[in-house]
Amino acid sequence: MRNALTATLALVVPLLVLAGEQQTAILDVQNMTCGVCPITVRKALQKVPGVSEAKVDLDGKTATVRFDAARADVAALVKATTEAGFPSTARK
Ligand SMILES: [Cu+2]
Repeated sequence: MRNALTATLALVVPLLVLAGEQQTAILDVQNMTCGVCPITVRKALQKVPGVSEAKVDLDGKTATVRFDAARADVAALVKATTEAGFPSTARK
């Protein structure tokens, strides 16, 4: 059973890596009022599986996020910041 699972993962994981297409999303982030807020938002975004990079701009009130489109999506990013206390919306 364990071997079967390992074999399945060994097949699936490289496929996901190959399929992974990097995307960039820009979120408008609410509620950031001080220098600590962007750090909180960045940490929340980096915890989302598939996120490779998150830059948060306090003055612009935006977050720019690089992620693997096969593992994460914009809805997951929005959910992460919102649950951290910073509701956000994706910029089109
Ligand atoms: Cu703050």
